[in-house]
Amino acid sequence: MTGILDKRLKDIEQTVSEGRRISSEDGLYLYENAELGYLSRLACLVKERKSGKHVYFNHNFHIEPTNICIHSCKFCSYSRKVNQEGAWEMSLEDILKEINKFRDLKATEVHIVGGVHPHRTLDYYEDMIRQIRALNPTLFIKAFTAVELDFMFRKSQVSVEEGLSRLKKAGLDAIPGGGAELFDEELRKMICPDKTGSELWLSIHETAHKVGIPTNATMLYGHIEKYEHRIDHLNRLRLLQDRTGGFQVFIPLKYRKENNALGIIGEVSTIEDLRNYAVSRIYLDNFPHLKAYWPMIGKEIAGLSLSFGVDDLDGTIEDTTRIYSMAGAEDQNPAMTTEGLVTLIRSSGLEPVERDTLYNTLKSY
Ligand code: V47
Ligand code: SF4
Repeated sequence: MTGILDKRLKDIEQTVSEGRRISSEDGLYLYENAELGYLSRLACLVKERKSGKHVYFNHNFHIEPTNICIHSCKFCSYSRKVNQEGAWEMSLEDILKEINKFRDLKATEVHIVGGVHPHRTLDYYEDMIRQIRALNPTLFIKAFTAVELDFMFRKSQVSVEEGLSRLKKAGLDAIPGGGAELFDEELRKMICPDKTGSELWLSIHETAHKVGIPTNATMLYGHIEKYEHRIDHLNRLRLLQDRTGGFQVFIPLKYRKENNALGIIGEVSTIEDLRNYAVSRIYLDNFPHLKAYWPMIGKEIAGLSLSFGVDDLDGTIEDTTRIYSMAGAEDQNPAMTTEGLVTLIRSSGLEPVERDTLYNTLKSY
């Protein structure tokens, strides 16, 4: 490393230490030049400022009503067309049975996402949310990516604002971060050409914030993108968050290669995962939380991510999502007990906190 490089990294360190925002050029420089130890130190500094020694987790479970999808994303291992082998559709009765099953396990949140089914309208999803709410009035309902919302609103010919207001009234509490992928339009044409565009994804989240629904944001990384694309993605999120403050958490999603059309390109290393958590934490100075989704990266890397700015671990009780198990996730039957999570967090010298969907503390350990 040359003296000039050192100087630039020192300047970035000073900017972060003083609580100032780094530029996109700085972010790119970190991706390209910073060492792992440096990134860990700076990301932990930002994390501590946001949430002290706390690391959050919640008791949630997933329901995937269907894997039938009108889209054909190149990285997707899970979607099927109507009548194709391997396609599934849950009835509303099945969904309500799942809701009841997890009541006994003291889950506080259900996360509902699936394929974009060609026949489902807003009325159908509104009814689904209403019935879940009636069955379990205290369960937080986090449901439907902006991509699913885009289709259901267009199919039912309602505006985004009207559709979101109706779902909120039915009982929707929060919107997950899926479907963002990478915002660069040229890259999107290559990996998910027919899907909801970036500006629409962002504007659906902006409208959600406007009507009082908090949302999450993701970034699918580690495939054909360059660091510039990641910075562009983070920048668009940071700008929107400046306007609304409605994002709760950022969740980097590592591309997994099994059973999908992009598989030949392979996967990035664990070191790259950790570097990506750290740069995201440092760059997104206005996001309160950074989440590692352990069913995707595995428990060990999730533990390491706590030294790279992560303050939220997703996935307890029994993780039922098939998006990752079908794409080659470490753990094909992911499950972690509360004790397992608490031990993982404590072994990093941090303090486990069980939270609800809105990051209110339910219990400190
Ligand atoms: O949008 C699909 C991703 C997302 C693959 O908001 C893949 O709390 C890696 O968004 N390799 C859906 N990723 C899941 C999601 C999510 C997960 C956990 C928590 C939250 C939250 C949101 O899964 C999709 C896409 O980006 N995905 N295929 C794959 N092969
Ligand atoms: Fe459909 Fe989502 Fe898979 Fe894309 S990633 S094909 S939108 S299920």
